[in-house]
Amino acid sequence: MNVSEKLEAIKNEAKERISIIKSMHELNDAKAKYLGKKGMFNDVMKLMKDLPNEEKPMFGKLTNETKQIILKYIEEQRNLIEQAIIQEQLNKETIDVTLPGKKFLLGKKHLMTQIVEEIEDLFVGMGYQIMEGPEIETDENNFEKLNLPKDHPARDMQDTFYITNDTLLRTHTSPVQVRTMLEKGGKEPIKILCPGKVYRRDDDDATHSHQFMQIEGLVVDETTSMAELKGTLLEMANKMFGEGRKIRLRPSYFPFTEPSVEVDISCHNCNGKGCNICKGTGWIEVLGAGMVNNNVLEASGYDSTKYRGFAFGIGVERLAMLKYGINDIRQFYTNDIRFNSQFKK
Ligand code: FA5
Repeated sequence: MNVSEKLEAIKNEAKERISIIKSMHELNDAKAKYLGKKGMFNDVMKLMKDLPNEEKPMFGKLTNETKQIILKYIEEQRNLIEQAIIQEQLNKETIDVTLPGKKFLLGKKHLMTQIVEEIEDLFVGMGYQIMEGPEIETDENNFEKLNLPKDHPARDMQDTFYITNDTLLRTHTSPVQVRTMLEKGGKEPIKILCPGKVYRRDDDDATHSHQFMQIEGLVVDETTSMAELKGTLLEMANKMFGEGRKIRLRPSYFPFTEPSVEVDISCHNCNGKGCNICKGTGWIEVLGAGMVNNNVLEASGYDSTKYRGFAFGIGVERLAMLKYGINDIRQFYTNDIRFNSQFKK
């Protein structure tokens, strides 16, 4: 085989071998095998010294051309391998646009917050001012100034968490009435709404919690009347449970009001006909209320011959339970997102 036949054979073999290479690593090996210092080309170059001088330029040109052709095969194959790598990467990273997206949950107000704000808006619209008081109270504000001296049997109506002999976790929002009356010094009329947490040593069950929310209302001025109390509560019933609600006042007893009443609203579910929500009576009990007892007015500096007042105390969870047909008060505190997300505003 002469030199040019040899070069032709190397070129053909390189073309065939290189065209089936699949990795960069093999391609580098092939480059070393054909064009490297100890490669096949080097062997051919060694033949040059035995050639007659006039054939040497021709041989040089031919080897260079062949070398360039093999380099071209290598580069072409390198491009093919690079493209294959990119393609493989793209296939791996393909996004399936038909897959359902990730759901981001948006936070929102808890049902209790919604109801409290709804009631606040309603009463602010009627000229009430929102007031708050501390959850740790004195026995004096929580009981004594509300006509419940120590050892009064009616203290049993509100089983209490005492901190010391004289301090406790407030059992109702009524002490905010006392604080406000004391602050006004018996001189100014009062129209306030007081939402807040209260605590009682009640056993937790479907309708009782040891911690719950109340909203207290208090109006004190010279002309306040039971009729005004009734009109105010009727307005609330219609706004909270829909137009056409009726209310019913039943005689009751609270030491801080005289007369005292329990207030029922005609059932929004059956329109007063009787159903499981109102336990067949057509009425739902929602709050306690009454005309502020003269002893309470006097204890906080208001002249009971001049001033009169009415007050009411709403159990917020119970109101929400009635409005939304919730059958267990503990649902409000479990933080179960399935429960909470049902009440979108
Ligand atoms: C009072 O707390 C009075 N301070 C309300 C009041 C204010 C009357 C002003 C007159 C004038 P009572 O103990 O009934 O009253 O509680 C009021 C409401 O709180 C109840 O109607 C009920 O809806 C709710 N409630 C009472 N105990 C619990 C409890 N353990 N868990 C959840 N809600 C309760």
